[in-house]
Amino acid sequence: MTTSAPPVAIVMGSRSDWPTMKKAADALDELGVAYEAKVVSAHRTPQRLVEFATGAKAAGHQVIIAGAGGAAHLPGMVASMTPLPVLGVPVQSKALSGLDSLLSIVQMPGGIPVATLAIGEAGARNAGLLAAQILSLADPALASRLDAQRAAQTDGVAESVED
Ligand code: RP5
Repeated sequence: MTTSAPPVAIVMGSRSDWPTMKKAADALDELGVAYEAKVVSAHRTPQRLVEFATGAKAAGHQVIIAGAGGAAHLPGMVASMTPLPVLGVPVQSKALSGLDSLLSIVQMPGGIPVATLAIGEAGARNAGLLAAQILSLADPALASRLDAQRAAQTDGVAESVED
């Protein structure tokens, strides 16, 4: 029997990142996109990182969302070991409010791209949406669900400033 991993992998440096990264999972749930989520730390579980990143494409993943905080090496390290697109989410840190995470993730040297989202929950939600948009290029039904979600979002924005 052959098994294929879900199209999206959500990895994060710590369980403490999950309340933030769950927003990516929620966005994927809304759109009916399958994913798996797990802790893969660049610092605390380096061998797990190597095994995940080098095997992600063969396993069947198509897009990777990687979130980390502080000295956030995870997205860049994952990107260095896979041809799959990596979406980086800077988790808000206690010491520097996520500016450290953002700069760690966004300032990749030329040659190894990481698509970096906003700090915190908004970035995580957008990572889920962006992963779905990437997959929708080859999935017309998913593209239709994304269109419907956008239309509903637009319809939900009242023009008036008062009730
Ligand atoms: C990073 O260190 C994680 O991504 C997390 O954002 C941060 C703090 O981790 P914990 O000390 O809460 O496990 O590796």
